[in-house]
Amino acid sequence: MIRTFQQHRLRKTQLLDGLWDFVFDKENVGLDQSWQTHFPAEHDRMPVPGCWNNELGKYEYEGVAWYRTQVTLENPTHLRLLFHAVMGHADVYWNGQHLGYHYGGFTPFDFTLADVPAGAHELIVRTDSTLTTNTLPYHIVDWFHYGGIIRPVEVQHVSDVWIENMRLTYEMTGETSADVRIQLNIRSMSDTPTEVPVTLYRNEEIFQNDNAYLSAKGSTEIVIEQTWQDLSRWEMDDPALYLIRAVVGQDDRTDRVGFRTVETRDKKIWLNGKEVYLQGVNRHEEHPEWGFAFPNKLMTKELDIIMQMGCNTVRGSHYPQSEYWIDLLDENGLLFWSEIPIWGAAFPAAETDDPLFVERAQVMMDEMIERDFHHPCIIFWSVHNEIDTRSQQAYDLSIKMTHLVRSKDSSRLVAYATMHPMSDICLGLFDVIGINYYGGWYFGHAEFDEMLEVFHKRCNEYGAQDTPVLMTEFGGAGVQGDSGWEPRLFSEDYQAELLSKSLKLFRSDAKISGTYVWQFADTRGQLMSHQPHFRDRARSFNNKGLVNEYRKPKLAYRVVKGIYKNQQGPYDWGSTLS
Ligand code: ADA
Repeated sequence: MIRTFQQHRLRKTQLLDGLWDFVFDKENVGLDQSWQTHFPAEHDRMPVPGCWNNELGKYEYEGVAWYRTQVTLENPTHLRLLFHAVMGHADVYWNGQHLGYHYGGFTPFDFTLADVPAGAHELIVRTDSTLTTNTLPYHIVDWFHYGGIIRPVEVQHVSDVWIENMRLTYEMTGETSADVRIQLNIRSMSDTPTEVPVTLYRNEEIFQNDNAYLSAKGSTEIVIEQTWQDLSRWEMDDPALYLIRAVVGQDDRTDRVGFRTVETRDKKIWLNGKEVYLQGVNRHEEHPEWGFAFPNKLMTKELDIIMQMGCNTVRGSHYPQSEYWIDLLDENGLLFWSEIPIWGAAFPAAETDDPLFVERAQVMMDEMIERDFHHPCIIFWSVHNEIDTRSQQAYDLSIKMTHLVRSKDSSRLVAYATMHPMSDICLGLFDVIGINYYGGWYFGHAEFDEMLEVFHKRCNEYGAQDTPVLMTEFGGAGVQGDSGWEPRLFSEDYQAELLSKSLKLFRSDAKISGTYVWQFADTRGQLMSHQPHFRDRARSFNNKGLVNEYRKPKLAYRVVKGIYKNQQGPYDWGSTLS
């Protein structure tokens, strides 16, 4: 399942999950040797979805790889080929013909094919996971950037007239009423002009009947505006959701929405007019056995663990996460921070204005908003993490990115995470500021107070005196199982004590509206035998997880849970760190 609910009842869909033929192209000769028409006879097989780095002997490989499968059709049909996510560069070939290229990693792309004959068809994908100075992320990055077709590939059989897109926007006009606008984009593959009935349902009840007229191979847009009454709002403790279904001729599409408002006032975040204090964790969608191809079953378990510790929010660090995961958050009333993989700690300012990089960032942002627009749980679109926000280049990039986000979606807050809280020049550009600061870890002890004092003053100078501030990252490493009598670096004890002390400080600062602990689970680091970076990461992992990579709790999990749930007890550490 891609979503937790069924998106199509009439449109026939099929997932191409399974073992695909697979071959590395280490010398990058595949294009010259036309592998798109002559796939190498000697090849391996690889699960799709999956990441090749999780398979034996392929642990470190970054580069080009080719995949092949067959699609067999009983009858001639029109097809929509939907790739939910392929890492890096992807070129898609259908029976040897190049359908197109996509750059990205975590967002979907698709191709439509008219009048495909019955029989067997060959689908080949050339992927390239190589990171460079203008990829997202930058080539030096603190997580392992797996390669492969990481999310499902879907074949949809579409009828002559089909729904290309559906978008619902609304303005709350009262506690339970909203002005709603639904836009349907409909496309025809037929050689003759067509008229089809259009019916719209809200939770199975019809709210609009219409007709669409399409010229031969034409497309049309239908816009419906209505005032809806008696709506239940999407509240964190009672997240009401509405299924919106369009049926157009033989085709259908269902999406899901929730009604709520989000705003900022007096340095606070308000949901449906009520102030919320955020208690969260940073989550990579990564696991040692599956890489980025994170199974749905584990998501439900992970969410249980996160909810049991008293979280009301998750930061999707550092890339668009699975739709299934975001659906679960919608259903459980947790707020989500969603971002694209601009990870800057090692990203020089001079390279953040490379036009190709900027274009890729804009496309990815655009694709993320397009895909996830309807999720009520998402309240932040975050545009970058830890770039050099002391520089003019970062300032210019922030202007471009905030402008893009606001032009596409004015209903959410535009955010970023800074690692330069005492010298950042971008503070005034955002609706919400996130601070990443590793006092007690990279900087020794007790530096938070001083940092926050300078930071709050700078917010006043930069016109951000009313902007909510979140601690988006803080913490330290604790290797699971390493505990003793003293809180030593890398021990579970040190990590727990550092988090306890930091959380207490942040929670007593009225100018801070919430915290995201770095991080939920230990994650594989970008350690490569031939590269110098991140060699200080014990076990090849970023060990700052509250749970280890197999989701087993560390002491820090229990300590943070105690604080988030306001429980006093054995895990309520007094501060012994100086
Ligand atoms: C950064 C970064 C994280 C992680 C963290 C750490 O702030 O945003 O991705 O690398 O530091 O563990 O150092």
